[in-house]
Amino acid sequence: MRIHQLLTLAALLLFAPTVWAFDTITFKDPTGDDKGPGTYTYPSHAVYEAGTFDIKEVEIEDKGDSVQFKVTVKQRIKDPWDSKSWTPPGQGFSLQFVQIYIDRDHKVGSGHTKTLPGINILFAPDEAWDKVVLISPQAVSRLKMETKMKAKEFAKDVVIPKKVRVSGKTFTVTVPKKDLGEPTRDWGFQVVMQSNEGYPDAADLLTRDVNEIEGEHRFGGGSDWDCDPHAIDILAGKATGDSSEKAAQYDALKYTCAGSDMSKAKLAVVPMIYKK
Ligand SMILES: [Ca+2]
Ligand SMILES: [Ca+2]
Ligand SMILES: [Ca+2]
Repeated sequence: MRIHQLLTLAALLLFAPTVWAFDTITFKDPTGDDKGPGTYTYPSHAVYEAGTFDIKEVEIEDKGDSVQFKVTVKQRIKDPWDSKSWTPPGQGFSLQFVQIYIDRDHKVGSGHTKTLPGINILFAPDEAWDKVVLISPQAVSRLKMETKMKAKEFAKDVVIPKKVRVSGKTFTVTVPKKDLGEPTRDWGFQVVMQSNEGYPDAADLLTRDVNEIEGEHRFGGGSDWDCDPHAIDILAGKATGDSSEKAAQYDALKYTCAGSDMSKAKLAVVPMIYKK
């Protein structure tokens, strides 16, 4: 290439308009807030080690034909229930179940305001989710079957990655863009940390209950009715990891129960996080 061609190329690169490519988006979350609306406690069995459900960081990266999601928690990811021995075999971890809700258009009437069964939270009408990516230790076939049985109205928008990679404290999944759409920096995200429950309540999609009093395999500090958010940790505020985001989370997860009268209960409405 001749020098003038080089200079032309350099000028082109310099003055090329800024494209809002998606590239990578990173959300951070403070530690010590793995207690839902501020009151939740872990199940009492020893496998639920401190920090297991504490989100620290979520990174979303454009990989060309696919999008990669990385979720990092405070405690090293373990497989105390030997998921590879399940029928069908699981993904190499046991305890967590992460749901990544995505709003692609920020428009009233587009998407779902209700979450998947067993989470008990809502999104605002203009932040309704359009896709949800599941990070679960369950086999893809079981996730598909449970979704079909229990979440039929959402099934076409539930994205189940083929494989979950586990390394240290980080989960990584990759999802083809054909299942998700072409990401832009206008997209909103919310990440809900739950626990994988292989023997869930009849209507719940593989989620662990939150009760008033914790049990060996039940979270505590909530309600025995389905009015409390079954979310142990979420993103909040600007998702920079600032400690003020703890209070923002507890506030977002506020709820009202009215005993068995679910018509009087007020589910928590959680925010999507938009990061331009
Ligand atoms: Ca956290
Ligand atoms: Ca939407
Ligand atoms: Ca949080």
